[in-house]
This record gives sequence, structure tokens and C-alpha cells, in this order.
Amino acid sequence: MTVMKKPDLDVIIIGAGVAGLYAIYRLRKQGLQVRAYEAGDGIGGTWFWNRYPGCRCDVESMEYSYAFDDNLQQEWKWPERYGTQPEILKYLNYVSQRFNVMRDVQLNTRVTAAHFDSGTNLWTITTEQGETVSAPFCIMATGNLSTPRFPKITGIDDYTGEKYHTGLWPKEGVDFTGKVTGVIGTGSSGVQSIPIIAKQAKHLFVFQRTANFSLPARNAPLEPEKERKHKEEYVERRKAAYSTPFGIAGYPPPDKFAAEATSAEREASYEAKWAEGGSISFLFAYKDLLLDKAANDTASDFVRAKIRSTVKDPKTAELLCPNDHPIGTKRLILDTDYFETYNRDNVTLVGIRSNPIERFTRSGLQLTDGKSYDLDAISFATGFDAMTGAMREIDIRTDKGADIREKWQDGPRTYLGIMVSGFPNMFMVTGPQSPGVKSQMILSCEWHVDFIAAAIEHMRGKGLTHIDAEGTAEDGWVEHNNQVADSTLYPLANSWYVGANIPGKPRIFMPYVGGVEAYTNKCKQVVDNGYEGFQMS
Ligand code: N01
Repeated sequence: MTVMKKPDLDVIIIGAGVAGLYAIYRLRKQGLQVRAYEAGDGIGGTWFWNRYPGCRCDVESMEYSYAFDDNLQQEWKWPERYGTQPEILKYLNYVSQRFNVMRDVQLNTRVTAAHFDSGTNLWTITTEQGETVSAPFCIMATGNLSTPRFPKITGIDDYTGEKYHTGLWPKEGVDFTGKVTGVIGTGSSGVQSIPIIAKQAKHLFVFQRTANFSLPARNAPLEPEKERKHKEEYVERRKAAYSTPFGIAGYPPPDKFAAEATSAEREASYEAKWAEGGSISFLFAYKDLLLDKAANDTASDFVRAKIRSTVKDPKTAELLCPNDHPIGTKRLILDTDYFETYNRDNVTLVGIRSNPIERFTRSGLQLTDGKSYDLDAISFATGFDAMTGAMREIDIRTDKGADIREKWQDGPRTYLGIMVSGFPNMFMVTGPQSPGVKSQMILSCEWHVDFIAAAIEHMRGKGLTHIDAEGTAEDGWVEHNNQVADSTLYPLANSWYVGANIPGKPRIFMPYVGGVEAYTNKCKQVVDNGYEGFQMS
């Protein structure tokens, strides 16, 4: 008689960022034995790794927090309109302590493999240290922007100066004082860090391949009255957030198409939103900004005019004007003094679209036309292998021959961004084809963890042990995801949403852009219909 091995845990959680921490809390409440395995030497995920200067959330701090405990949201005090990385990390550490989460987190533990055995109905993970752990359920709380990427450019390892990646920033910080510094990349991380690095560096060269739209954040200390009112309305606001496209309440939805306004009215509307700061309000100016190119052009032109009027050198201004994508189709950046920074004498913008970096040298880098730059330090703000990178780095497979790298070789396929057909009992939090990165992330993490917790509870109640997504349900969801994306302007941009920043990555639109309301309604309907599209046994 075969003696069945007793699993080590009920649920393995991979990652102790926002999603993993809540999963521990939520599943423990159901009496489950859980443990999260985290590569970092601290919790916090994104907010643990991205310590670059100026790192700040682009969702307002009163929104960007957990909703699962009303006392928590009443007692935490955010100092500013937008949370800084240190402040958000402090918050996550506070949450961990307050709910005694740390006892179920194992730090400094990178998971290298996760294998499912159908005979035992167990997932077994293997860590970099060689430890193995088994459980019937495994949750990938591995994050969407957690696999930093240096560009593959000749000679990168020959460069002997200081080299940093915004997503792997040293804990002790970096002092660029007196240094000739380069920043490569002008996405959110580059745009947030450039003004601060510029203030320290002897000279800063910004190497820009693609100009991006950025709006002023208008960060400021949080007004006490605004905080008081928000806290008073927290419960209703959180509920209302699920009935919005981005999972954030409080922004009146647009009621007009851009063409219904005169050009003077549009200008006044964009001007007011520019002065207010923030991206949702700006994109909510008109109903069709993300649907109709002509409508979008009016908003794009407004921002380009702002760039031209801010940046004194006309050539630099022109280079900073985005011209290859409609505004909002790449993550809209929020900045503090980004364009103003190019008026400093110690900052030079170098366009590398038509004259790319040819190679790194021992002392800096050389462009294709032969011009070279000696640099004491280079900060790579070159982004991430987004959405699928973290899971593809783990050897995820089943004894029935399913392999995540093979399954996703033409792009991710998921059902609701929660499960992948053929990988039973493995859940994802904010996986591809869910609204995660297009929403208030913490809300989406809570939604998914709650969904997973309820599914496990449902199964236990019925004595079931096995859940998988049906192949047809997955096919339908992938198709729906693509159809929704194709009905918008999003696919027009070469963004990490489509994997365009990773050479060779299949081009498929990865986030669900039908909005949080449509998505959560679909999830509710799935549950109401007895977990439609999932096979349970
Ligand atoms: O990364 P990105 P990020 N040679 O991929 C350039 C979230 N986030 O870390 O566009 C030269 O956006 C690349 O150029 P191109 C947020 O969701 C949030 O900035 O590919 N350049 C691009 O300019 C965000 O969207 C916050 O032509 C190269 C840049 O590097 C996401 O994270 C803050 C290159 C990468 O931009 C990612 O942002 C920070 C090469 N070989 C991040 N390879 C907030 O909450 C890449 N680039 C505010």
C-alpha cells in the first residue's frame, strides 16, 4: 500500500508583496495553513525593490491601500496626496505587523520550480536553496512588474562605472553628487527619477528612445479636511470603486464625447485637469479619449503644446513630444517637474531612436554614429518583463506534460487572469487578462484573493479537492480579452502591455481593459453559475 505523503501546507503562496500579504491574512482566517515564499529580504514586492529616487505611486494615497479592515484604513495616516515608496513600504510593514503576517513569510527564498503531481494532487515547490514544500494549492502572487530587465546591448558587462536598475535599487540609496550620470529609459521610473538625479549630478545625459506623455502629479501634503471626509466615506467609496473602470471612485465619469465640445471648451477642460493633476481625471475628460483617435488627438495635442511651452530649447521640446502613440495607451505618467528639468544647464536629452546605443564601453557608451559618452554612473530605467516574466522564470509544470513556458509561448492564456487551464489548483493574483495593472492594484489584489479564498472554501464545503479552468472557458476569455482591447486605441502603442519592450516577446494585449466593473460583474456571474468555466472534482 502506498503511504500518501502529508502535505506541508494547505496553500503555498509565492511572493510577499501586496497580494501575498493579504492572501496570508485572508486564507488563515479560513483556518488554512499557509506560507509565503519571498525572494527579497523584506516584504513589499514592488515597493521593496523599486527604491529609486522619486519613486511614488501614481494612484492617490487615500485610494492606494487595503480595504479589508476598516480600523486599519481609519488609523493609517498618509502624509501626502501620492505615497512615496518609503511611505508605502512603511505601510505594508505596519500591516504585516498589525496582522501578525510575518510568521508565515519566509524571506530570502526564491522559488525556482513548482510542479504538480496529479497522483497526490499536490504542488511541490523547490527553492533556490533546494528546499521543497508541498501543498494542494499554490498561489502565484508574483507581481506584474517584478522581473527587471537590462537591455541586451553589446559590452554591457564591460562597463566599469556604477550601474543601477530602477527596479533593483540599492537599499542604502545612491548619491550622484559630482558624477556625470546617464539615465536610459523614459517610462514612469525614468521620468520620476530624472528630476531628482538631475539635482545631484554634475551632468545628466538622458538617453531617450521613445518620448512619453506625462502629466503633472501636483503632489502636496494631504489636506486634513480631504482626509477626514475620505475616511468618513471610506466604506461607501470602496464599494463604489468596483463600479468604475479603474477601481477608483470619486472621479465623475465623462458624459460627453470630445466632438460634442467646442475647441475652446475642450481646451478649458484639459487646462483644468492639467491644473488638478493626476491621470484618471484627465482621461475622464471625454468618453472617447481611449476609443477614438480623433478625440484622442485633441488631448494629445494639448499635452504636446504644454511640453513646447515648458521646455525652452525648441529642439529638446520637439524630441520630448510623443508622436508614436495616442495619449493614455501607454501607462500615463505622473511627474514632478519632469519637463522643467530639461531647462537645467546640467541636463542633456539624447535621442536614441534614430541613433541607438551601439555598445557599452569600459567608460560609458557609444551611439551608432560613433559619438561616445563617458559616464561615472548609469541608471537603467528600462522596465520589466511585464505580466508573464515572473511566472516564466519559475519552472512551472505538471506531471501531465503542461509547462507554463510552452503554454504561453505565443502569449499568456488564462481564464479571468485567475487560472491557467491544465495547471490545476494553481491560482494567480492579478494574472494576465485581468484588469490588475489597469486598476487600483490593491483593490484588484483583494478581489482576486477573495475570489480564490471563496473558491477553496466552496470546494472544502463540498469535499472537492481539484479545480482547473476549462479549456473552452479559457479560449473564450482570451478571445473576449482581445476583442475588448481591439475596440480601444490601446493596441496602437508599443508598450509593455503588449510585451513590446522585450525583444522577441509575442505581441498580445495582456491586461483586461474592459474595466473593473465589467470584470467583477463577470466574476460574480461565474460564481453565481456554480463556478462556470471551472471544473471541480
Ligand atoms: O518601464 P517602462 P518603467 N534602449 O517599460 C526604455 C509601473 N510604474 O520601469 O519605450 C533604450 O515603462 C523604453 O523605451 P521604449 C507603471 O505601470 C509605476 O518606467 O521601449 N531604451 C522606455 O522608455 C509603468 O508603466 C510607477 O522605446 C530602452 C523605458 O526604457 C511600469 O511600472 C512608477 C531600451 C522603460 O519604460 C514600467 O515603468 C514606476 C533599450 N534597449 C513604474 N529598453 C508609479 O506608480 C527599454 N528602454 C508612478
